[in-house]
Amino acid sequence: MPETATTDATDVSQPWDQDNQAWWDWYVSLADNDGADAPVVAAPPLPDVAIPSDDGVIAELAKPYPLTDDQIAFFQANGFIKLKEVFSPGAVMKLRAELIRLLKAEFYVDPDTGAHDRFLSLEMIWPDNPLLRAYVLSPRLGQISADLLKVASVRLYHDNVLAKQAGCGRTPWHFDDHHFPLDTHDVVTAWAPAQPIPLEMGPLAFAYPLDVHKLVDAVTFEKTGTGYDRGVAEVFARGGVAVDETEFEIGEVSFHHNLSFHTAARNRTDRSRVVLANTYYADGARIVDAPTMVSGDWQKFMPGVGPGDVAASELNPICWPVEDGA
Ligand SMILES: O=C(O)CCC(=O)C(=O)O
Repeated sequence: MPETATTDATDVSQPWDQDNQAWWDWYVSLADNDGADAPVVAAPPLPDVAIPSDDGVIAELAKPYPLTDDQIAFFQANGFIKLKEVFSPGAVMKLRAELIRLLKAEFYVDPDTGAHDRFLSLEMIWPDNPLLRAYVLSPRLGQISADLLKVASVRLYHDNVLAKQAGCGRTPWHFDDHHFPLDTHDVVTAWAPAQPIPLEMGPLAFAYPLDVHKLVDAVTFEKTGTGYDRGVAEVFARGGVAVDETEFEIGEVSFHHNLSFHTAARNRTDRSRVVLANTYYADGARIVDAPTMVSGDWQKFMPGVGPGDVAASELNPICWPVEDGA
């Protein structure tokens, strides 16, 4: 964030004092939705595929996913990459069924047919849910993350179930640097859709190359209103910045760096866009000295760890390499 005089409207230094869902309600309220009122359309039918057993998913997600040098170079230059067939179609549909069940239990609405227009979130599901643990602590996602970051070993920051309901507006332009109060830039989020995402559903979209974040250093983050989102969009449009906004096939997963600027359009289908977003970081990172409200509920993800400490609580297991006996 830029070095300009801080005012009440821009001071984010206080900690977040509400829950995780309140954080997301606040965050999406910062998106500019002017002109995003195209009609809602029917989503394509969900694929009808054989659903694997829990053991089948665990075995699948433990297998490595070798990357080419070109793929790693693409990520390093552009700050994101979309990889196909990271999950089998059956593993995706099994994930969707479990996430919908969890969302219904928490919010008392069917995310596909219930109240619309909201961005629902659930975090820290994996400690109490063996099936979700297979997707979150997956050696495959850990290995891809470590290889993309070119680090030896990664830990889990948190899991994040994101359900953008039918009709819900844009995700504002942002990078994740301040979301994770870590003193490293070796941080990557694996954004794993739990269904295919056609353009009308609002796939995650990435500005590139990675260093376009420097263009918007001078745009001041505002705690309310849509000024920051509009400011970033204007700078990118003026600078002719390239944006990758493409559909996600079933099983495709994107990986984005914590300096990658990204956004997502309104979900203008009649189905929730359900995603599991797991964040991983290089082992050895510390908590920054002064986390802000932009880091939300971070202490929940790292109990007992304070500013300046090595970020390695029991809720931040090493996901890659697989430890003996794991
Ligand atoms: O799902 C979205 O629309 C936003 C997710 C996001 O920004 C992230 O996972 O970093």
